[in-house]
Amino acid sequence: MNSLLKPFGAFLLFSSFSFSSYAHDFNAGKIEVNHPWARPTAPVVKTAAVYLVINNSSQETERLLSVEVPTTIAQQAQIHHTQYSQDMAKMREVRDGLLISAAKKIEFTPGGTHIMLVGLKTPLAKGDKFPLLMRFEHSGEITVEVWVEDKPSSDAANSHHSHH
Ligand SMILES: [Cu+2]
Repeated sequence: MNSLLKPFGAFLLFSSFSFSSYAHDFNAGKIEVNHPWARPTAPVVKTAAVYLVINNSSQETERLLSVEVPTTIAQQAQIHHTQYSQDMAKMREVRDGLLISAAKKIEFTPGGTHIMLVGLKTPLAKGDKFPLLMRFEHSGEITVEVWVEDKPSSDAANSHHSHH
């Protein structure tokens, strides 16, 4: 809990600086996180998925170690892979961290890799925003702001292509 206070405090400071900006990108050193978003959830649903793009422009492999959201949002956040066998989609937690190769990006998408919020405390409503703390092996911690929306805005589509 203590470890949460500092990064989320920093996040509040950061977000007040970015209100005027259209971009919804966050970075720490050579790691950039583009447009984190989640779909609105129905009241009975206790899980939600967060999608984003991680861009590693460094010359070394980076690893996303863990993710965290405030306990007012959900009990836990996990990194999930989706695996398909026959017609079944199975989600599997990534426990050893998610590797992002040098000069590569990873897109978290519906039906693919995603961040799972488990034990959702309150339904996610369109227009909501909440912080997500991401811990990287080399780049340290980045707190990003997740936007709740039906689908990523064109801003997201653009940022996938306009960043090197
Ligand atoms: Cu999942």
